[in-house]
Amino acid sequence: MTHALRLVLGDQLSDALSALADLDPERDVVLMAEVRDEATYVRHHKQKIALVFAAMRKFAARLQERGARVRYVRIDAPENTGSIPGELTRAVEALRPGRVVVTECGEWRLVEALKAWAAEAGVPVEVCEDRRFICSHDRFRRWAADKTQLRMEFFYREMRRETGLLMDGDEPVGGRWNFDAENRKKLPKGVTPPGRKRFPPDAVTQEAMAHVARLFADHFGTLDAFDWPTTAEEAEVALEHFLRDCLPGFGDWQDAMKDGAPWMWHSLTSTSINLGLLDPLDVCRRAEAEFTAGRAPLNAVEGFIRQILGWREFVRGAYWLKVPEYRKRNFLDADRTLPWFYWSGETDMACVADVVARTRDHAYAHHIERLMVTGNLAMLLGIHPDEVDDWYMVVFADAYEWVEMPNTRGMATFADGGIVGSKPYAASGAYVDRMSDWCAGCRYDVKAKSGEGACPFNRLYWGFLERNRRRLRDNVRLAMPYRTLDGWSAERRREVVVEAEACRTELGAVART
Ligand code: FAD
Ligand code: DLZ
Repeated sequence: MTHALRLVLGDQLSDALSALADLDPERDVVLMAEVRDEATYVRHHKQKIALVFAAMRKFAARLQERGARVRYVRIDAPENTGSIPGELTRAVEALRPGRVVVTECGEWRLVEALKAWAAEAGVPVEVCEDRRFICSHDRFRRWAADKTQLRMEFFYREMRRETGLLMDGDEPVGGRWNFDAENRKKLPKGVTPPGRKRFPPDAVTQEAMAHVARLFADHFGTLDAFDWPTTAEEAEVALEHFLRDCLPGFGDWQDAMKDGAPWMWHSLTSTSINLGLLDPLDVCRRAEAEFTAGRAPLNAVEGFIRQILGWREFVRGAYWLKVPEYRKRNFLDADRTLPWFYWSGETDMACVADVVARTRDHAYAHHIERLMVTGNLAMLLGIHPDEVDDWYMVVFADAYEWVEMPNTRGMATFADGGIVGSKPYAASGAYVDRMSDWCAGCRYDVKAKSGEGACPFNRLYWGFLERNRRRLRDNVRLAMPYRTLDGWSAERRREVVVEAEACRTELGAVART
């Protein structure tokens, strides 16, 4: 009889996974299953599915090489039930384990499905904490308990103190917690980004890609440029490349965007960290060591560590604190459909066309592109948060609801009403013009405020504020633009709403039926 059946999900590919902690290789069986439900609950980008399947197959082989017994169910196995609960049932029937051990799932949806399964399973189910995060659920809840507002910046300082990262005794190294003000530079002409470390698909990855091409042919995106690390060793090579060649410039160019340059100085670590191929605290310590050794400046290293120790841990904590109610939030009553060009890339807006092309070809866009191009546009257009969430979950290789949703419903569109961010990151075309080189070659005029040829961000911006006056007027961080609006005549304020409305219709953001 099998002693314990240990489930390892597609984003739990870590040697240190809690569900594998006391694995008895003689008597336990590890269950890994490629299932249709996980690939289609949203129609993930083809590269994301291929990445998960390839990484799962290689992780299973790694466990087997170390002597573990693995029951691996491939997507093309005729007996595959298509769901994680279905595969657990089949494995329990076949192996009769004394208990089932799982590490808690990353998404609320699957937690609920496994709870329902466990209630009927007829076998004890042990759920272990996911210790691959720096801040536990319990620690986050204790931090949040006495707060009227959750703010990343204060959470991040606690995490700095607790981990000792970039700390000099009780004080932050360099005398400041945050060097963001130095990290907002536009890329000057003639400066070339370092490029991506490439991992051309080996035979295992090619086979996974072939399965995806055949079984998920109608999903968004292309597979041709697949280059993701699929093992811990490859992820380590990619991290080394980042630390050596990109981290020194990460701070300066963190917010910069450039036509035809998707990677800039970004780390491309989110897919590997989210899958479990890299450990987030280790990544932070490795970045800190670059600063200590004098190979990377403080603004870069602090900026990078804040993304992981601060934002990544904060959004995870906020998600689990607020879910499931969070999934329904629509603070701005956004009610429009997502324009088709979010999928096709067929728009004259040069920035949006390039970002959509990146997501199609690489399942990647960097943070500011997600926030200030596609996210800002979706918010200004008033796209319903369900449609925005669906798009972000589909198009990125690193998308998991616990990290995607607080970024989308919170940071990018303010649909959560201020849980994750303190204000909507609404911006006119001036922002994209300042931080990129797209506007010079765009059909739309970024200097024009209204009319068919004007940049849509400009046409939408003031109308968005006026339309949402009741909900946003008291936000102190929006006091300045509202003071400007208040200084305008009633007629001019009406005009900006009419202008924005015309733009929404022209771009295809129409009322949902
Ligand atoms: P880098 O810029 O090199 O940053 C380093 C690491 O910091 C990232 O790998 C990531 O682990 C972490 N990080 C940075 N910013 C954030 C953030 N805001 N929240 C959480 N972690 C962060 N990230 C995801 O992993 N999955 C998602 O589904 C996702 N959806 C997003 C949706 C929107 C609307 C926005 C604005 C951001 C989203 N992010 C998401 C956060 C961020 O954009 C990506 O983590 C980052 O672009 C990944 O690229 P990178 O590894 O090159 O990141
Ligand atoms: C993302 C994903 C995909 C595409 N496929 C699988 C799969 O076939 N089997 C599996 O165990 N996990 C998969 N995953 C990851 C899960 O969706 C992920 O574990 C949950 O969303 C919880 O974060």
